[in-house]
Amino acid sequence: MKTFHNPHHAAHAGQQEMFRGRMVPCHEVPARLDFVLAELARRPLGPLGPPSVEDSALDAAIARVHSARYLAFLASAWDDWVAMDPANAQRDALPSVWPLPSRHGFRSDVLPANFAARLGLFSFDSGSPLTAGSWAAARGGAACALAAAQAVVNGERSAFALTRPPGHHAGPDFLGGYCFLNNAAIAAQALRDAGHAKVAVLDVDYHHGNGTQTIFYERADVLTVSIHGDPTTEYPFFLGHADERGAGEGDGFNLNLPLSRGTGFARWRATLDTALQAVHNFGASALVVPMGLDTFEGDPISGFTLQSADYAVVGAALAGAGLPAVFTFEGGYAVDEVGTNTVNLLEGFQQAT
Ligand code: Q9C
Ligand code: ZN
Repeated sequence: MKTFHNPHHAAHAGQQEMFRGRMVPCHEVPARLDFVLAELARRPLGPLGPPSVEDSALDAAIARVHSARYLAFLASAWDDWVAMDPANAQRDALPSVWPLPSRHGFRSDVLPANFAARLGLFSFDSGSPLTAGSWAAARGGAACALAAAQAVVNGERSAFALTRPPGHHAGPDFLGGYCFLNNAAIAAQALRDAGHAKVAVLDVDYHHGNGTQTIFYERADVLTVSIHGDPTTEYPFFLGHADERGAGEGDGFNLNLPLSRGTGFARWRATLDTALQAVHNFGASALVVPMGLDTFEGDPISGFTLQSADYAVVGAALAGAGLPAVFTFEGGYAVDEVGTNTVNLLEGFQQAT
């Protein structure tokens, strides 16, 4: 398995996130990726290096899933934040005001001149700090996703986009859930554009992949499946219910498999079979796996109870789909174990292939 790692990831380093009325240290920290790199050094899966993709190809691939207005916002966000107040250079940018959906009368068609308002327009939570290096890091991550898709197009059985910030909560024109660019969606679209007629996305992060679902919701060429904590009680709360099946041409091409907080591996594993059956019925020729390790029992912000050894079983089950696969690194906040759990899953996939 080829691994593409993002050399710019550490440029994105938030200080604090808003949680229930106070600021707490960020869970999504650079050390997460370092632990995965360290474990890959101990248990190599194949070649590892930075992505090599042309700037113009990268811009085009990102623009296939994100709006021009959102991308222009992201590209100048840090400079605009500091321009509001030079002292902002020492602070992360976090939103504090949002437009509710348009049925409440708020407008999102007029781009606010005020940056704090613009940040609210393009985000859905106050837990995803935007820092001086966020755009460079997110772009570097998208490059990993694109390179991984290209590797699979060129005949690799699998490839791993090892990057942060994660991506699966980012939608066509919004950030949130620690995510800015949707790496899994960029990979899935790149696979489509390179000739894979049907691509399946199987999201195994603890949190519902709301961004990916929204990006592909009205499309029949990309099946989106997600196994996650029930949004009735779990983040991102406002999407991820079982009755969301897709819309228009995409009706029937989204499958949500929410599970109660506290769910253990037996139940989770059986649910993975349901997900894999849907992927099989769809007839995809390539698979994208947004890989969150926050289903782990020791995860500080999540509620499933998977054990480290379980991830090897997950990897082997995913290999059973018999499809070329791109893995994108998503959540997983038990930092000391995230390397072990990641490599257990990928090694399980590789050994079963
Ligand atoms: N105090 C991903 O796993 N809410 N994002 C956390 C914790 C946000 C998770 C609250 C969770 C976002 C990629
Ligand atoms: Zn997550």
